[in-house]
Amino acid sequence: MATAKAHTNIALVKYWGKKDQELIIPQTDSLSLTLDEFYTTTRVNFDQELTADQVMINGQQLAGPAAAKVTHLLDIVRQRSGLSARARVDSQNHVPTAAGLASSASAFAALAGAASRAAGLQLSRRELSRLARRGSGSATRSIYGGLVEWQAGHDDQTSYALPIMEQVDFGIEMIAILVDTHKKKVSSRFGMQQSVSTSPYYRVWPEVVARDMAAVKKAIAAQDIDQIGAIAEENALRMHALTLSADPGFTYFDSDTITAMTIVRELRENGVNCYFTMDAGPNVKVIYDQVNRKAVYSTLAAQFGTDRLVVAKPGPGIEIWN
Ligand code: 2P0
Repeated sequence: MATAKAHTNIALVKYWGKKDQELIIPQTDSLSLTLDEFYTTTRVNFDQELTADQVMINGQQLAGPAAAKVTHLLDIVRQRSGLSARARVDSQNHVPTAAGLASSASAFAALAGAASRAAGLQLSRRELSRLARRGSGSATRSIYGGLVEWQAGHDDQTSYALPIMEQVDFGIEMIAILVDTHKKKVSSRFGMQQSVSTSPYYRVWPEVVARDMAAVKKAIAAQDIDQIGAIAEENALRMHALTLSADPGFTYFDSDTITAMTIVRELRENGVNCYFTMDAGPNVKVIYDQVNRKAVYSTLAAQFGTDRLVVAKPGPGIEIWN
């Protein structure tokens, strides 16, 4: 039996598209910030008595395709460790309910950590990152704290994350605006595949990412939050252009998403520097220097209310214990 705690991450340069669907090898590199506020704690117990894996999330038994994804990762661990026992998986997701924030990143990172330790494997961080990747692409990055790069690589051995800066203390912060409307959404797995195979703009995406990766690393080295935010905002818009330009086109935005984007632009026009980014859902994350927290928070609260805002700081990497 072992337990692991992993935090979620928000990409500043997005992962959007796979080269290999089975191994989850991405088309491009990506770069993210791990957050302190959102995390998953998972306990795994391999038990000879079980006839099937049992997965509980926040006290609810998981079934269907979501449970199959967990078993898929457990199968990889079983194969590697020579274990045949089924597992009891008990997971607590500390992500605001219905937030629609990426919980698969923290979930599969924590699962990889707990399952591998419970099976008696002693994996390095790099090996853990590769294992987490088999569950969900964004989980590759959640092994590390702070600013993290996922190097696309070209196969299972070469596709893993690396820490760029694990202790991030130069003031970068995010506010997550929870604007989820419970609309049935297009899964990222399906959505990114639609973009790869049908958007005529996809062919320039690797060039966009290569440029943004180089620029954001320079901005991180210079601890230039405005530059980091500006790159992240533009990269997010260009990622979302790949959904709008797919065939059939789709979008993760709803009207509140557009409202939040407008407020961020207005704040900037009024001299309060902040920047937005969005993932495979309608929520908006606002990036800013903590010196601007009050101004950003109060303006967003006036529109969305404080119960829909969560302030998140840079968070730590995975912890695993027996
Ligand atoms: C990211 N997203 O870089 C991008 C930006 C959403 C938008 O990674 O198919 O759940 O499991 O690899 O990791 C969300 O997609 O997809 C994601 P799979 P995942 O954070």
